[in-house]
Amino acid sequence: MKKIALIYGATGQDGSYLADFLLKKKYHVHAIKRKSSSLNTERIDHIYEKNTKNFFLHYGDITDPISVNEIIHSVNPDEIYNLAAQSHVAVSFKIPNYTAQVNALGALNILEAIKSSKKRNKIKYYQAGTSEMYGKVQENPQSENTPFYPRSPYGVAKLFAHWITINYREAYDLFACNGILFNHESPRRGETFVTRKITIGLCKIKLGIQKKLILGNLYAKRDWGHAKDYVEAQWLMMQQKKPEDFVIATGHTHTVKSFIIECAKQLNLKIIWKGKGIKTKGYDKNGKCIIECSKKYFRPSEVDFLLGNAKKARSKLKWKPNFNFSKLVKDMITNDYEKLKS
Ligand code: NAP
Ligand code: F7E
Repeated sequence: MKKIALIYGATGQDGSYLADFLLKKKYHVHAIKRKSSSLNTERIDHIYEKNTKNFFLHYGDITDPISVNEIIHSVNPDEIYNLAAQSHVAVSFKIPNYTAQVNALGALNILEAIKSSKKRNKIKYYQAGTSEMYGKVQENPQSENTPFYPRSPYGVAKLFAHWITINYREAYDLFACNGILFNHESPRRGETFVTRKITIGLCKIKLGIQKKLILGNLYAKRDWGHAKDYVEAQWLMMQQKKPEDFVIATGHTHTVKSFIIECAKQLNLKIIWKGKGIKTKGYDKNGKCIIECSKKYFRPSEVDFLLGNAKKARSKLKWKPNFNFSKLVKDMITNDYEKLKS
């Protein structure tokens, strides 16, 4: 019998890669999309066109418990991946209440629906946790045992989802696990996250269709991996006999500025740097300013440094990333450059 997976957040970066991955593993995949005034299925259109027999789309919203119950009880999935979120940290400061409803209470809505299902002891649940829960880091590198200290409404809401997942596992004996994933990117990354903003911006500058790239804090450090590697880890967690929580990270950290430098190198674009902090500027070979910083993109409280320790995943899940930093940049740059050129 084919396994049935239900993906909340299937129209997003990770959800779309996970759907690709599970279909290759011969799953029946049920994906949730939200009603929106413009099309939001671009990342899964290629799947929908090819897989009419094993890919099913449902309208839904994680904040609506009636719909969550109805979908889970009718689809009867073996595995539920909760990747749905208001996933932008900076935006979470502007819409904190909404962020909490989606990222915190949304997870509770799914767990409640599982608890009231006849199949409750058979359904496996994955919660998309985040390194943002470490926030003002209490230890380096960060592992499953590092204390949390979130620095944004996004991080705080995700911490609720993390603990409610553990609570339902312990209280009701559900198979419920948390992935604590560090930043992961790809050609499908949302265009307002820093990596994609940089790859698109620099490609446009190289092609002469944008003059300047304006960013925020260039000195924050992140442990960046590739989304394709990270969805495999999500699936591996769900294949374990016992539900456990795992950190997924590359174990390498880079500043935003290093990400720009690597992109520029791969585009053969010379950047001359001048100034420090918010006054940092990047100039092209003709002395024209092509990169500068604006306060507009700084956050009320920042996460300065993240570096993950994924030893547990390496040993128990036998997981390791295939993409290193420069391979990740190459995949993103190549894709954006080709798209923009044509
Ligand atoms: P993403 O591209 O922003 O995708 C988020 C998905 O959630 C989209 O499909 C979105 O639908 C959906 N969604 C938002 N609100 C919803 C709601 N109320 N009901 C149902 N669906 C809703 O995010 P991602 O990068 O793929 O990340 C996937 C998950 O991992 C998120 O939970 C994120 O917080 C978490 N995470 C991400 C990273 C990372 O570096 N990427 C790291 C750690 C954890 P629309 O397309 O309609 O907006
Ligand atoms: O910012 C700095 C910014 O928005 C990274 C989400 O997927 O990963 C992501 O959250 C860093 C921050 O990602 C700009 O201040 C500078 O220090 O790409 P980001 P994030 O906040 O780390 C975690 C793990 C998640 O869970 C989230 O869902 O880059 N930065 N200049 C900028 N950031 C943005 N967005 N835009 C700038 O112009």
